[in-house]
Amino acid sequence: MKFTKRTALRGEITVPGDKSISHRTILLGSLAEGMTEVHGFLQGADCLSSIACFQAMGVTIEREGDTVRIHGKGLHGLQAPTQPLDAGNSGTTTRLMAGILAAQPFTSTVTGDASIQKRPMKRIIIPLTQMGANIVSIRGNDCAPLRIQGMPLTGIHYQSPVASAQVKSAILLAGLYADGETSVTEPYLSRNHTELMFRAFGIPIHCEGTTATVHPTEHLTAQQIIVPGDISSAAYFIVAALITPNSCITIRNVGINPTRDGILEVCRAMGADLTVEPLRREQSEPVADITVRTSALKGTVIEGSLIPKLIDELPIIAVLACFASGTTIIRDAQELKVKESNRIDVMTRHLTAMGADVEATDDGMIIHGGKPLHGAVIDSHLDHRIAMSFAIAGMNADGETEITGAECVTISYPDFYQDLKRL
Ligand code: SPQ
Repeated sequence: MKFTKRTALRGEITVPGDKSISHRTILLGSLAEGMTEVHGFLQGADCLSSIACFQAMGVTIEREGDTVRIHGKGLHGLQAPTQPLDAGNSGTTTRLMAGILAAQPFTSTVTGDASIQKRPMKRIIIPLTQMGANIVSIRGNDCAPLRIQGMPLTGIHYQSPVASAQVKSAILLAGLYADGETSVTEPYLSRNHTELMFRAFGIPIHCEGTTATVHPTEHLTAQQIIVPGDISSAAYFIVAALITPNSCITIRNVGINPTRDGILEVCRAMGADLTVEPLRREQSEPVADITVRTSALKGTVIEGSLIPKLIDELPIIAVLACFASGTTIIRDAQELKVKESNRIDVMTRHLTAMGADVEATDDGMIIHGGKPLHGAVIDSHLDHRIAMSFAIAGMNADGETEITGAECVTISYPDFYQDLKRL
């Protein structure tokens, strides 16, 4: 797919439903009793993988556009799958589902695509094993495929070495089946959608600081859920409006959960002209309309507790920093190396190929902004966030930018290019 310079992006857009929340509706809806109805479900490939995995365990899930109906089987109603469960490209499906599978009265295998088979699973194998789970990385490399033999689980307190919502959620989901209290403490608070949705489904959960504590329960009550727009998808339009001359974009119905809104904080620190109009709450998830106008930006420092609040936005924030005056430093973000691609390496190499002044560090990037970008051939590495970030960079570069593997945006935003074109 090819991109050339654009000006004056104008109009309104509604981005698709939040990926993290959509996944969790399938997991909890499957374990609930009765029918959970979800509106605004993200029809991206990752969330469809979650649906397929739970269908393979006997859950009836119907989909009509972005409405999904999950006929829950109760906490103890999943059936043994007859084939390996295929999580596709989705780290969230793999890790969260492992927490549930660890407690089932059957053995299952979880696998995924080439990218999933390289992503680290030791981070969930360690705590789930401490709870009594029997999980084996079949190739012995601590990655998927994983063979999971369900076991009776014991509650633990786990001090997580990483701020990861996937690690935290895998443990909390396993905790639903444990013989006592299970808690997780993380170095910084990661996204808390699991905790909020546990509460909505009637699961006893207590959160204090960076610790979440769950008590085993017998019943989950089916819910009606409206999924807010994904701020990680909105991020591309926020940055596009900020750096494309003479632009003004309103993004409607965006989830602005405080554990996810780091990009707004960064934009404000960089001097962005950005208005956030709060609308309402959906199952405790706050929602807003966001209006963004072209702005003169300055560099900033992004580090520490802010990192988990914008981890998936760092590729597009790196693009943003190229258009700011001065230096932007991103540190404490070593987690970027174990996403769908090594996002520190891929962003640094490709932005450099476009003429930017970017240096990779062990835990982030140093970006000296203000150098004009020119077109280049960009390999997405089949990483949706890389493809979308370079689409925005290409629209603000001289000459032509070609993105190979551009179709991988189907993972989280199937209509991304059509929506961008409309603006
Ligand atoms: O699901 P997957 O593949 O891990 O997706 C990514 C993404 O860019 O969409 C990460 F590559 O998002 C993760 C996110 O980085 C989704 C997620 C969640 O829903 O719990 C949590 C974050 O990962 P982590 O490892 O910090 O828990």
